[in-house]
Amino acid sequence: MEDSIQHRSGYVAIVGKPNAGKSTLMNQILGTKLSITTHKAQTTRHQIVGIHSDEHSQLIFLDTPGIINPKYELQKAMMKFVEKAEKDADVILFIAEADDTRFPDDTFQQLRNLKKPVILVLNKIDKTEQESAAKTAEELNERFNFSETVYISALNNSGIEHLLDMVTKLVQPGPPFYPKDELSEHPVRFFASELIREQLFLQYHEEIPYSCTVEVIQYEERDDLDYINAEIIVNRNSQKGMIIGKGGKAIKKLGMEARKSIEVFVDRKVFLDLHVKVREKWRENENMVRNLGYRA
Ligand SMILES: Nc1nc2c(ncn2[C@@H]2O[C@H](COP(=O)(O)OP(=O)(O)OP(=O)(O)O)[C@@H](O)[C@H]2O)c(=O)[nH]1
Ligand SMILES: [Mg+2]
Repeated sequence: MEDSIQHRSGYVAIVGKPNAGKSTLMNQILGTKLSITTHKAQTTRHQIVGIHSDEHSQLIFLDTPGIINPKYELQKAMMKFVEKAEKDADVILFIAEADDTRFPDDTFQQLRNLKKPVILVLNKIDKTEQESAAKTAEELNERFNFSETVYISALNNSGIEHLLDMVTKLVQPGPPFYPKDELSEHPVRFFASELIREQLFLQYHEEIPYSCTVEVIQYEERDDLDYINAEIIVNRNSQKGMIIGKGGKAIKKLGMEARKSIEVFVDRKVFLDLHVKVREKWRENENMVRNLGYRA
């Protein structure tokens, strides 16, 4: 193992409030859209694994749902993914909007309990005054002993190289955990369901995106295309009609946009067969939440 001494590898959890830019950061690091991102809070519901490898290092990033006070079973399951990522991580990236200082004390208590290096990543500096970002850094560093503070724009890819260098120095020397060409560990059907869910967030309003989940029933790689049969699961009967829309117009648009983004992801033609199913109060039911794939 003499020649692997220089190689470093480790797990890096990306945590923070909803909408802080966690998934945008992971996608930017990987140079590909692995984790869905929208302008709405609570887009990410799972722990999404993204693997960044180069010659001398392998960093396994764990994107997580935004930290909230859970109110129903789905949100409790989401917070379990955050806990698991923090537990698995060697280094934590605490990502905050660069002008945001509104954090409850228990946020920092939780970070303290982890006893791991935590980097403060102040994001969205493209739309924050430098002075205000510096003030945020000062305030947050008074409340928690961060190992480092970095300023980035995940959207504009600024400050990311510096952040990667810093993280690489904090992980241990060791061989890679995954083959170097691997980007993630989720099956392609998971990404398909996420890309459909992304469209639910982009095209529907208020409670709808938060009431739905997506299950891929069948994923078949055929000679000419990938055939996908998926169900959108709603929380209440009245939501079914809203998803479908007048004359099926809304679901048709959803299906078309989701198909296009899945085609980009798999780089081949896709046939997407979409249906809507009602499972009364699935979000509030622990068993249903688990059975629909939200299991840490
Ligand atoms: N201006 C600006 N917008 C950003 C930046 N990074 C992310 N955003 C935007 O912020 C919104 C939320 O980004 P996400 O990456 O989905 O945030 P998240 O932290 O993963 O959110 P949840 O999954 O809901 O917890 C999106 O509209 C992004 O385009 C940035 O550096 N600058
Ligand atoms: Mg996210």
